[in-house]
Amino acid sequence: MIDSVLWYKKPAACFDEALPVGNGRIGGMVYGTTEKEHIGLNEDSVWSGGLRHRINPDAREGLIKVRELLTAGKTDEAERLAMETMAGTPENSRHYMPLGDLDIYFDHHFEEIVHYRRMLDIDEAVAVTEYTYREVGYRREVFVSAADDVMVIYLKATVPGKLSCSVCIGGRDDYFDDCRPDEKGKIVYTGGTGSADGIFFAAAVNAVCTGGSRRCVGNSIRIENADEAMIVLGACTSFYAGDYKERAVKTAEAALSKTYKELRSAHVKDYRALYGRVDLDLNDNSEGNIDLPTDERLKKIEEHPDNKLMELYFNFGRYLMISGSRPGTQPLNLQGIWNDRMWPAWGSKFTVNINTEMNYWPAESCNLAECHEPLFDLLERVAVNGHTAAKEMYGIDKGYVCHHNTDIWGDCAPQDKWIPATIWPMSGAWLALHVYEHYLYSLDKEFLKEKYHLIKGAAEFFTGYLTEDGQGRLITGPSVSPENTYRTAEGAEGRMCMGPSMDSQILDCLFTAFIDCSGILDTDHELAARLKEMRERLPKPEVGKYGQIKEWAVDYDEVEIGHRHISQLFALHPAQLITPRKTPELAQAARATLERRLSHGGGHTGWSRAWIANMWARLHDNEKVYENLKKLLSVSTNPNMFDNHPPFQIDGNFGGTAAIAEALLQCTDDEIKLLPALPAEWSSGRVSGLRAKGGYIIDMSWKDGKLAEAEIHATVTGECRVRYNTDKLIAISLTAGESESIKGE
Ligand code: FUC
Repeated sequence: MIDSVLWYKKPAACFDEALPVGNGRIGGMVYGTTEKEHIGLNEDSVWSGGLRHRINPDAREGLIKVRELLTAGKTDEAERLAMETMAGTPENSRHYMPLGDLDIYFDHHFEEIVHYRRMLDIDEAVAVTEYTYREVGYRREVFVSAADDVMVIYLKATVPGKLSCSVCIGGRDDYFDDCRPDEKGKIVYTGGTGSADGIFFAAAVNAVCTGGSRRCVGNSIRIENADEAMIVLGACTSFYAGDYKERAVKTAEAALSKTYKELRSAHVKDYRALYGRVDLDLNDNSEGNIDLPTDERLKKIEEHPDNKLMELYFNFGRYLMISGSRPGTQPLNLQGIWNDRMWPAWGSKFTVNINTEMNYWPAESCNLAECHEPLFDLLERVAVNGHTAAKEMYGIDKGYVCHHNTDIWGDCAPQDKWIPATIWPMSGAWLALHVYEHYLYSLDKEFLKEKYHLIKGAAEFFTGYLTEDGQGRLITGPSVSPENTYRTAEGAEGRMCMGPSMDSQILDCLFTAFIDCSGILDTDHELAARLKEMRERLPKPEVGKYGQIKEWAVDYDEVEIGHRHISQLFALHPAQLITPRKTPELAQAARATLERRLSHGGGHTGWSRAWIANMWARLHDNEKVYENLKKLLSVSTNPNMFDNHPPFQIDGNFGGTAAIAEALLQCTDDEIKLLPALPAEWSSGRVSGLRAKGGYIIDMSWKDGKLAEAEIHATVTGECRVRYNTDKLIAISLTAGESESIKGE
């Protein structure tokens, strides 16, 4: 229980205290309030308008001049010209918006309430609120079912006939049309978010009760003197279907024809089929903390170790993935699917210079590979629009390019006029690496065949795009090292540059991925040969004057030394161009880079802290992993356990979950490393269901910081090398379906 329940003594006073529920597409934030229960509603395709053509008509001409100016060291001029000629027009892609609010009026005054408790049971994916009011016990349960595609709210009073409430739905501003019950007694709430080619939505709400009565009054469904009641909400948008309104109504109707018990057990079964795959159990050092509500435990973790809270954080990350990203839905955006603002921070879009990618870091390792799929669906749209961007901005008729943001339509034009981020043509390449990663875990050749074109298209763009740097090396540019500012030896500041380190590292990985895929699928050998040559000519990670990994082609200083982005360490994580075993000097420089950042205030955003924890895991520094996870929980986590940038931004949750997995198991240097960065505080424990590249599932237990036993299950026939207790290395051959166990000593 303690590692699977978030609980609180008071209703949520704000979004950061409310509890998220979702089925990948429909989301809710449950406040557990008693006068009026408030549930913030989301549907993942409610975005602010249609696809716009935003490519700057002067981009091609601008590109050539900007390159020349950057090469000549005229950075100011280059940046000014780039914003004029290359930035998108209009500047912004579409943004994410809320669906509306579901309110249930009870008129139970909180001052008179006793035994109040609200919780989120992430073992069953149900939010529960319970309390006693005027001697009657009340209980609410809220979940969003993927099995029946609806939100379900169940209300019950312990005394028959004591349940009365009014159910309403509405939205902010005036972007909805209607919210009154129709002649049949259901509410069909409809609206649209923006332009005529934009997105139109519908939500259908209906309720049934046993005992008492049900009628419609004004804009609400009124339930009076009932024993129990069930409210159901279906929702759909024109993004998914032309008959979105009918679909919303039909799913709600279909659900209402079932009993609450049926709906709940179908939901729990569906959810647990994913959530139940992994089970982590760390030694319990939480002592008295266990009896505290979650918000208080979070505050205490800095001084008081609480492994069970870390476990809860890990499980919550998996819960959020299952609740926010399912096959056929949209990928997790900056807030997953949970957003209550018409104008959320950074538009709650897909920021693809780290944030969206981070969201999916735990997908494969934590055995939720199918939850990764929405990202590949979005990448299909990116590949289409990115092909237009490649042609119109860069004059390249092959492949696709995407900059540092995209939206639901896969808009690939640059976003904002913000010099440190806007002109960065690398996100298509980074996202394509996720496709290959998905393959590496499953070795599913059918999947690779189907999605190979995404890897190919990302790589092809660069065959036309890269330029020579004067030393025969192939570099990107104009680009940036997201989103940092450098200072030259002369004291000038700049953001745009030629050949920032991260770009070359991404390309090194992308070209390797393509070359491997071409071999696996026996295709495109000519292109593979060309990319092999090009890969040789990419700049490799270099050590700079502080012993750090150089961030830019020139060994500039950073203006903000503790900057949140540590892009030059992409090579360490998520890539593995740098590993302590293969490249010890570079690993040492990676360590120096992290130390330099951290000693200047680094890690101040949630996602940055989470990335740092992953990087320390790759450097096998167990104590640094622990220290940074602790900071992530104590400094960068809101009371509802959502990551706090600030403001709320979900990437840190997934980055943190991935870091915990990475401390326990790593697939680097063509080995499966067991317990490579196990914190001393996690001295004993066990985990089951983690995935390793090559089609393996691993269960293991450890004691006194050493492996006790591991069970390697193969889903694909093959051979793997397993390293444990630092220098024990064994090779294992397994046929699909077989397992082998390893005993630690
Ligand atoms: C990147 C980060 C910011 C923020 C934003 C959404 O630009 O540098 O910290 O996470 O994305």
